[in-house]
Formats: sequence, C-alpha cells, structure tokens
Amino acid sequence: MTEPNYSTSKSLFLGFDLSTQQLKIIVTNENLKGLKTYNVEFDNQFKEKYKIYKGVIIPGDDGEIVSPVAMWLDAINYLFDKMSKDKFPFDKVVGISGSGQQHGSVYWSNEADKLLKNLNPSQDLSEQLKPAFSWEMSPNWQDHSTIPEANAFHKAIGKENLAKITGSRAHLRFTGLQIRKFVTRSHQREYEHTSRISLVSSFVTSILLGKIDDIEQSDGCGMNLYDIRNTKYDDELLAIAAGVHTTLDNPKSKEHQQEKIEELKQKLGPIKPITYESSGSISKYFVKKYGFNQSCKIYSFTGDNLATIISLPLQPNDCLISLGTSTTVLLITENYNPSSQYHLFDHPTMPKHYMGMICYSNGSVAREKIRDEINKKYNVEDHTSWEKFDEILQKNESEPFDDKLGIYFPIGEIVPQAPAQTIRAVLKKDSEKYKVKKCELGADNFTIDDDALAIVESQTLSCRLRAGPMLSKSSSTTENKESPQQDQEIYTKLISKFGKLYTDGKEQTQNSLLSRPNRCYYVGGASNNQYIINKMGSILGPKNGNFKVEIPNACALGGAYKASWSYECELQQKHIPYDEYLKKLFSVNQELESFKVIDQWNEYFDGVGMLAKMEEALLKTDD
Ligand code: XUL
Repeated sequence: MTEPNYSTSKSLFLGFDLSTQQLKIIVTNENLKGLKTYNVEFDNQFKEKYKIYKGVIIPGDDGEIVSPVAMWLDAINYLFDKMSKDKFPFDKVVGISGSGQQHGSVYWSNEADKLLKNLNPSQDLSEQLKPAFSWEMSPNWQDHSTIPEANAFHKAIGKENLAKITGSRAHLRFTGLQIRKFVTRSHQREYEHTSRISLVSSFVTSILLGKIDDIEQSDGCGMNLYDIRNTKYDDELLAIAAGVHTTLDNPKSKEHQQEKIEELKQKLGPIKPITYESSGSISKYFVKKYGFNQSCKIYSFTGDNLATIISLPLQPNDCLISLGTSTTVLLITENYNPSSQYHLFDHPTMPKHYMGMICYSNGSVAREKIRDEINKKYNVEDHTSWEKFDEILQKNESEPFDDKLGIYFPIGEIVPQAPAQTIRAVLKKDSEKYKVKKCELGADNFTIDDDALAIVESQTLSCRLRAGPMLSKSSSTTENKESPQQDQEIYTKLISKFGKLYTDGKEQTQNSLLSRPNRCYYVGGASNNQYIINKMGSILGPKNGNFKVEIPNACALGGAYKASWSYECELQQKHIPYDEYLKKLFSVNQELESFKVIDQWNEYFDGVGMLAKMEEALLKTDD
C-alpha cells in the first residue's frame, strides 16, 4: 500500500478501536476519507509477555475471562511508535475519538491521578503506570463467572423491571455484575484501594488526556446500573453492585448502606452526557513523545457496537443487520420500549435517540447445517457449496409464503432464551381460525428443501417480531405512510386468524406489528449471499430500500467520524445533526450498494402469526 499524501489534507482525525484481540487506529481527513489503518494483534506482539490467547487470559474453570490492562498500554505505545517510524504527521491531528469493547472495567488506584499527570515521555506507559491500577486485569465481555450476581440482580429487581430501568436484563458480562463480584467475592482488598472505575472506552480517553475521564453515557448503559430515562445511577442497583442491598446482603445499618452507595458512585464518577464537546486536549506525554499538537482534542470514546452505528449515516428506524456466526441487529429508534430480550442504549451522537440491539446466537452455523443436509441429499461433493441452497431460495423468490416454517437452534438461543432444539410446523387453514400444527421432517410435505427457505424466513421473522416494538410509527423520516384504516384492517384480520400474538411475554400491538423499518443495511459474511439478503429484505419490508455494506473498520471509522463531527460542531458552536453530517460522504459512496427486492411484507403476515405461535410452544430456559 502506498503511503497517503497527508499534505493535501487540512486536518487529520484518529479513530481508535480497542477490541479483544487488537488495537486499531484509522486516520481520516476533514472530508471523512479513510487514509490509513494501523493495527496491532495482541497475540502477535504480546503473547509471551502477557501469557494471553486470543487477547485474553482464562485463569481457571469458573468462567472468568480477563485482559491485562498493561497490554493495552503497550499496544498504544506500539502503534504510535509504528506511526512515528512511518513519519506520520502527528501535528496535523486535530481530534481523536474511538471505541472500546463494551462492559469491560478498569480499576484505578489512588496514585492514578498523579501518575497520569506526570508521565515521562522517555518511558513507555506500562512501565510508569503499573502502580496506577488497583487490579492489573480487566474483565472481558466473554466472562461468564457472574451467574450468582445475575441471579442477585434479578431476584432483587426482576428481569423485566431491570430492563425497564437500564435497557437490559442482567447479563453476565455487564459491568454492574462484575463489580458486585469484585466487591463481594473476588477482590475486596483491591476494591478498597480503587479510586475510580473506568469502562474500556473511558480508560483509553483517560490515558490520552492524562487524567481520569468520565464514563460516556451510551457506553454507560452497558452496566445494568444506569437509569436511562432518569439519566442517573439507580441507587438500588448501586446497592446491589456494592454488596449492600437490603434484602440480598442484609447491610449492618442504613447509614452503612448509604455510605457504600455513595462510595461506589464516587468511584464510577459522573456520567458524561451525550455531547460534541471535547473532554480536553491531549496529554503533554503524547505531545512530547510523538509530536502531537497540544491543542489536539480528545472526544469521548464509546462502545464498539455504538461506534458501528455511527460509521453510517443511519436515521431513526434504520436497521443494521450483521450476519456473522451470530446474527446481531442494531437499530436506531426514538422509542424507549425496553424488553428483557434485547438491549437499549442511549445513542452516542443523537440526543433522545436509542440504539436497539438484538443478539442471536444461531446465525450462520444453523444455516450451514441445513446447507450441508441439502448437499448430502443431492450428493453435492463440496459440502460447503451454497449452490443448491441458493437455488431453492431463488425458485421461491416471488412465491407467496408457503405456510411452512421451522425454528432451528443447533445451539441454545439467546432470543428467545431457549435450549438447543429444532421444530417444524405447517399452517392449517381449515376454517377462519388458523392452526399451527407441529410436524416432523418428511410428514405434511415438509422436505429438507423446505428447511432452506424456512430457516431464512424464521430467522428474519424473528427479527421482524422483535424490531417491531422498537421501531416508531411516527418517525419524521418515514415516507409512504400507510393509511391508519388499512393498518387497522390488516391487524384485525391477523388477530382473528391467530388470536392475540405475544413475543417474549409481551403482547404485540397494532403499532408493533405494522411498523416497518426505514432502511435495512446488511453486513458480515452472509450478506455476500445475495439470495439470503433478497429474502430477508422482502420479509423485513423497509420503506426506503435495502443496502449491502462493507465496512471492515466500522468501529474505528465510527470513532474517527465522531471526532470530526464533534470538531466541526465545536467550530460552529452548534449541534449539527449527525446523520446530516455523514450524508455528504455517503451520497457519493459506492460502499452503500442498494439492491431491489420483491416486497413481500404483506404476504408474510401469516408467517408473523405462525412464528409467534411456534415460539410460544418452544422449550424455554429460565434463569
Ligand atoms: C455487546 C458485547 C460485545 C462486546 C465486544 O454487548 O458484549 O459486542 O462489545 O465486541
């Protein structure tokens, strides 16, 4: 790759992405053009020094998974050193932002402030900052050692109620649970010596600023501690995390309980509200060591999923569907309609908007299993070939819904929470009332070929059922509004055929069933299979189109864009709507490849009803 000619750029921005296995930095200019990416894979550089495997350490067999904090410091020095060797013009950088893996926490000691302020540029960060941490590790988002803590949160607050307050039910990786384990089970002494707690995102900005930075609001929603509607920490949740909850922990007195709540509040520090305003200028350590301009601004980092949505000019009701090993749906909404089955976070750049996140564990592996069975039936030598699977999808592209569906969970599913299982069913339309009849493969004309269509349909219908309640019908950006009368008719007809529909214990309303996405964007491995995304697009029925996108550096890019948007807002001293700011880039960008589908939104209402009924009959796991 040829070196970019930085002299033609007026100013430069850096976007960081500190993920589990690597640190990446992308360089962009004032026109949002990506100029160069630097990265360091932790296993390549630091495997011996930190005894890591795939970026993490697994100390025992209790599900604990941690990352060494000093390794992240080494990674920052390593990449900046590499950029220095490349003669990178640090002095042209005017703003830095980025992302960190979500939920991870860093524990600072009492010496942190002093050490951060007085860093010596002739030394590396990890050498000097060793005493700045009360614990040298950070729990990783893959950690699953906190089952007792998840039970405690649910016992005290209730699963749905916790989701209502914090946007998510208790998840093993969430920071509040990790803190409760730290305080009550694993590191009592270290907790006493902890002056502040950062998330991974605010840890990196603290290093860059040379002072401990506040937790950014949207990433702060991944803690199970922050009350999203009231924009403040919830005292009862803090009591659980601090190990002084009235019913769970039987604290010795009310005063003691209050003291411990306040103590944790201080350690977490204030939540920094969503803003374009910088947290300060870069620390003199980086000015002296690398030649940064001392006025270079540091803007809050956010979580990696949150940074992904700001790498595109997404508007309310837009959905980004990531089709990897697992399927993740990220969407933007003005509705705060929480559920224990998905997550809501504050949006990092659009005040009063939220990011919805639905995480499925059964994605491509489940589809590949069916592909393999089909290839076996047709004696296709290469069992990884998608030709037969695709042929089936193509043949059915314009066919109406065939009244057959399957739920395929070769591994336990997160949404709905259910153990591994497969069920198939057919829709019996003998009378006005429809009946969903379970069937075996081979019975009721249900063949292996039907599985190919049925898995793509049911995975998509599941997204449609769960995105619906989050989408807002009244969005200012939605066009082609249907008539309310037409909506009412569709809804009444559906309910008369199936009865009331429930998803994850909640009744589906006319609004939730009839809200269409604005645009759908598809990313990740299976988005390269045009037949799969054609079918998905035709069922999801976005009003303003389907797009295939390739954003290999999404999190880092989202960070760099946040930096340049913030910088521009600060220059103009006003809030520029984020999607408008990014639009100028994407109107001319070929990375957003739109594709046409046959709209089958209406045809699939029977599928919607059918899947809802099948899910009610699933074997469930409870926690
Ligand atoms: C999200 C989550 C992961 C991490 C690491 O809730 O745990 O996506 O952010 O990517």
